[in-house]
Amino acid sequence: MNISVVIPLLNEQDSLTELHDWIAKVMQSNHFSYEIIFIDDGSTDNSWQTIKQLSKKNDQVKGIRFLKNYGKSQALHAGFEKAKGNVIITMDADLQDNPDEIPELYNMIVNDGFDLVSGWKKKRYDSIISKNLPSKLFNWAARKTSGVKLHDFNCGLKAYHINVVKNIDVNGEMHRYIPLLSKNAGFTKIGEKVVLHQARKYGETKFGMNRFVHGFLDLITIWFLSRFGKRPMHLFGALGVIMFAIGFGFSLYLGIDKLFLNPTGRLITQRPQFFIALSTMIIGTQFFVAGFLGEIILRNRTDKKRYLVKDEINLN
Ligand SMILES: Nc1nc2c(ncn2[C@@H]2O[C@H](COP(=O)(O)OP(=O)(O)O)[C@@H](O)[C@H]2O)c(=O)[nH]1
Ligand SMILES: [Mg+2]
Repeated sequence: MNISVVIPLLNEQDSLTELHDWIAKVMQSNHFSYEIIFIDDGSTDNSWQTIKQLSKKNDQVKGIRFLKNYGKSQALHAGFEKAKGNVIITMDADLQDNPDEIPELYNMIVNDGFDLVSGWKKKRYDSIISKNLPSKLFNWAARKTSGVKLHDFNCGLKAYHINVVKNIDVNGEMHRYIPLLSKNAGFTKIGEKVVLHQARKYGETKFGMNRFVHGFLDLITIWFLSRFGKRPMHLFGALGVIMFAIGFGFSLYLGIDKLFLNPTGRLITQRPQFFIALSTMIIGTQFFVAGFLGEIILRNRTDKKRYLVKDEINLN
């Protein structure tokens, strides 16, 4: 199969049929073999009924319905797990992403050898204050921290080589950083393509301002995990040793000073060095313990499923 289109959605009943027809038209006119996997993440409107109807018309349509809302990352994870195409395309369900971009994205993966191509909504039809400006800031920070030179990390429209999606673990709210996850997994040929963006036709946006707070926190997490996730002791152990050494140095100085150099001087507890020694030694020990706990947790990790599927269409 050439292409799997993976579409995570939440309450998008009005746009699904139009989106499906458009994708199907693009696929047919380019003679692609394809599947469309809709992941309904606990919608409370008629999205699932609509997907069911679509699947009766077209057996390339597949669906996964989550028991409740688990977030976009889990939906992508579920879609990636089932996808069978050589190229996986993800797109938003709200018709803001343009299916006409699919052939070119496919081409970049298959012929130009990219592992991942991210869409770039260069001209964006969303509110300036709540979306465009914060998003510029966010992307700048993400670029700086991750070293991945993309203008638009969070664009829903992306194309992947199948090896990428089968080997990355999208969890939490990490869908914003898939390019970085991919880079960390060793898929470093990451490209960008300017894509057409449309204003939202139906429904309303599901991501408000708090996405940026979550986004920045996740960025710190992912930076940390990619550097020290597999070896926490290297960070915490080093910090612990440094702190402890500073504290120990001060204690030694205080002890020698009190015993041999200046026995009649101020009481040790009245000297600032004492408090520095005390606090750095305690903090150092705690860093050390944190490192140890990190290593133990790492060795006990089991890969548990993070979501429950309520229903499936056309998937085995
Ligand atoms: N699976 C899943 N998809 C979601 C969730 N929230 C939004 N989406 C989908 O993600 C896409 C982008 O969401 P949207 O609200 O349009 O964000 P915006 O385009 O950045 O304003 C749409 O297809 C939504 O249906 C969610 O909690 N879970
Ligand atoms: Mg949108």
